[in-house]
Amino acid sequence: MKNEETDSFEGLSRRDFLRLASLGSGMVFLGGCGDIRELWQRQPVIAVDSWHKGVCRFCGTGCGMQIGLHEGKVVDVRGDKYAHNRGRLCIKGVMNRDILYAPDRALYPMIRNNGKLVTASWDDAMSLVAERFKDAIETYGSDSVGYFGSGQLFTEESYTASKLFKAGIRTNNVDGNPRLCMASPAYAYTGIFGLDEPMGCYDDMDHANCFLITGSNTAECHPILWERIQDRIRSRPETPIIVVDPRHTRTARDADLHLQIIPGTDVALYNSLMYEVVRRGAADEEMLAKFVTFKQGDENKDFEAFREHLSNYSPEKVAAVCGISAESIREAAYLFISSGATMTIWTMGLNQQVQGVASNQLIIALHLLTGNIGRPGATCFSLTGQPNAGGGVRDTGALSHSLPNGRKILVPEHRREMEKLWNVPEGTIKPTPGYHAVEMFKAMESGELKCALIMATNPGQSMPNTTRYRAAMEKAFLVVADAFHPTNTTIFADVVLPTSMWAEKGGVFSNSERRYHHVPKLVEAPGEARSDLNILVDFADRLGLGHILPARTPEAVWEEWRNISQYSYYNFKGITYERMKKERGLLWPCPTEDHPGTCRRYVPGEDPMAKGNDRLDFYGRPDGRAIIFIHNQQGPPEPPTDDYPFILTTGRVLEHWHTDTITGRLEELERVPVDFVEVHPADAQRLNLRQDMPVMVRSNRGGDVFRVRIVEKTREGMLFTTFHSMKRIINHATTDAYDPISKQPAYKYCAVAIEPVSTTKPAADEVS
Ligand SMILES: Nc1nc2c(c(=O)[nH]1)N[C@H]1C(S)=C(S)[C@@H](COP(=O)(O)OP(=O)(O)OC[C@H]3O[C@@H](n4cnc5c(=O)[nH]c(N)nc54)[C@H](O)[C@@H]3O)O[C@H]1N2
Ligand SMILES: Nc1nc2c(c(=O)[nH]1)N[C@H]1C(S)=C(S)[C@@H](COP(=O)(O)OP(=O)(O)OC[C@H]3O[C@@H](n4cnc5c(=O)[nH]c(N)nc54)[C@H](O)[C@@H]3O)O[C@H]1N2
Ligand code: SF4
Ligand SMILES: [Mo]
Repeated sequence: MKNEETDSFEGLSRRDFLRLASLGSGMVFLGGCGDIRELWQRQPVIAVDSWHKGVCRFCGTGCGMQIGLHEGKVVDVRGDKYAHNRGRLCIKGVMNRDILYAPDRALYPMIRNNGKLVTASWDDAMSLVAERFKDAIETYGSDSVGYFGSGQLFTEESYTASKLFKAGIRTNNVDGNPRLCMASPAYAYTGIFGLDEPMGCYDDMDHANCFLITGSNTAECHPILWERIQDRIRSRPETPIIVVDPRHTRTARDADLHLQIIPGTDVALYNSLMYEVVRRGAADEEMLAKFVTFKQGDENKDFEAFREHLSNYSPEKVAAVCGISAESIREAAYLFISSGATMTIWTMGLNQQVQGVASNQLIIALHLLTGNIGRPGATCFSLTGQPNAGGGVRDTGALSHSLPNGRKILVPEHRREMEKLWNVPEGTIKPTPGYHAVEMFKAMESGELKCALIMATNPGQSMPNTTRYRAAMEKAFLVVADAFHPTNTTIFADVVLPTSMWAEKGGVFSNSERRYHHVPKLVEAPGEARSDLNILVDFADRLGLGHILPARTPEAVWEEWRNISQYSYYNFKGITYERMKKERGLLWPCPTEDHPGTCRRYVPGEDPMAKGNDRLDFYGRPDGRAIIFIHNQQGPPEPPTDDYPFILTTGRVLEHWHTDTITGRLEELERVPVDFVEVHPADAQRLNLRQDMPVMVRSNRGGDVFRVRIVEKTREGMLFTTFHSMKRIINHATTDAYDPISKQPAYKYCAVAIEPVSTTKPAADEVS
């Protein structure tokens, strides 16, 4: 049963809306869609003085756009038809036009005085920040301070922050929201190939003969990639789409086969698909002989041991574990194997689980086993969420365990190499990893972390188990750099630093396909807002560490960074600002200025790092072979109980971005509700829940009030809501349990109760 009333947007069915929303923006505005035009075109564009090439600031698709200026303001954007997005933009992309002028931009620094945030000068604010950090470092050591950053900063900014903290302040307490997002694939790729980041690219979507989309609501979260997949279906209608998701999402609705599994059972499912591959004799013998080895944990295994392990995962056995039919597992395996070129796409449904690394590694194993790798259309491709989660944070090593270009804190040679490249004395970089995200907030709670600089992220709303970590944030000296105020984090700050954003500062993003592309600085920031890079440089100077940061403009930092990359397999020395300003970005490796960039990694002849002339060269591994890891399905981290009988999963909708600090302030998007909880009709009937009724969704950690949306989307016994609402915070309920390898929290699974509340409770946590 589909509920048209709640599932619609201003008279348009949601399906129509989504379809319109992902058309090329040019097409959307041209004729035939009057309502939409009115809704979206708040300030009619009078005149555009000049158009400039840029990139959307929202998701990891990284759509190219033209940005129109009039009298020093952004007044229009349109899809760049020469970029990979073929001129298309989704609704959020179109809204780039308005984001700089949304209400509540942070304009002046603020310092907490007698409990209240009051306006201060930059000099006072930065002096206070430097003084408090210095005091903590002198009294308690450099590990008493930390940095919590974001995949939404430019590469130059994340690189600078990580360098300042690791090589200047000398602490590895550098982490950020990519830990909540991309840590599981980063560990999975690194474990298997010795290097992070996918080997394929968007072009593979034009060649795939079968798509396996798992744990990804691509139609809503990467809408323009979904359109590219649809282009493939339009040109080759027999191309099947298999979707694995416990919810019947917009993506699942258009699938040929939807495996609506019980959440958290992906490991069993992928083992079962591999069981079928082996049973049908469809394993790629050449791959097994030349390019693959087997391991379980640290222990070497062989194919026989792997086959033995798979014998526990017949479709008949796994059907019960996953709550789907054995037939559908066999069908999925058949479609995957027989296509000749299958592309798998995945995102948070896999990553945000306690077995996040395991399920990531098994998907990659399925591709290695069947040889679906390194050929057009045959690839395993994890999508990045934020506009710069890959380039800005994974490549620069702006995480607590890593260093630039795939180097690791724990490896002494890697530290030595970076100390040389950074021109700091040997032994400067500490030998042990710093706090990862959850640990960093626990360290605020215990009092070990005295001071934290938080940039371009809103953990007061986006961390799991937020009640606990908000209390923790109150204990530390918290400096929050954000483009908006209030947010659910700035309200806990001791100092708020107002920042410029996107086209007010300029810099480089990297999208899901390793494409580095440039956003120019086009307009001035409002009030006294400064770029995050300026803040970091000023902070370094005040700490007496200015010499660590000789590069002080985005272009100078990029120069330093591309030069450093040449000593690694991530080599993108050939990607200059000059080239990025002319071209629509470039995919690395790209070692020289005349190199066109690399579409498929590990393929000799295509990837300049790959040696020989064989089919593949996994050069990140000493023996040139990738590893198939053996993993077993474990029980859920928090099984439902009598008191908490529902499984809660959380995620996103098309029109909203994360904690809604931006999209929640745009009139057009704010109308699309976010404070709903999806309940299966059978559960609603059993519990006597009615449409729109306020209910408390609560785990043993906490909860908040949401409005019931009865819709046949989740499985029975499951609830879904978003973490978008600034007022209704679902992360009070989510668990801070995390994957033991990647340390990525399990936002996609916790046990909750749902109960009617007589009136809508006043939002206790309302941003004020
Ligand atoms: N509109 C919009 N787009 C965005 C964002 C946004 O905020 N709004 N954010 C961006 C960011 S940072 C990210 S990380 C991406 C996230 O992109 P996605 O991962 O596509 O989005 P989510 O809604 O978080 O989760 C995806 C799906 O995982 C499913 N899922 C839950 N549990 C399981 C499970 O056990 N197994 C499987 N196979 N699936 C499961 C959920 O039902 C959900 O449909 O989106 C990016 N794009
Ligand atoms: N329940 C639940 N929770 C989740 C997830 C989930 O699926 N479910 N997903 C997780 C994932 S994948 C992610 S990526 C995180 C995202 O979580 P957050 O990173 O907390 O979310 P955002 O709202 O994107 O926060 C970005 C902040 O940066 C500000 N900002 C924008 N541009 C700039 C800039 O240029 N400079 C500065 N300094 N500030 C700027 C914005 O105003 C905003 O406050 O949430 C995680 N939390
Ligand atoms: S798909 Fe992502 S990058 Fe493209 S316009 Fe939409 S939000 Fe922006
Ligand atoms: Mo994310």
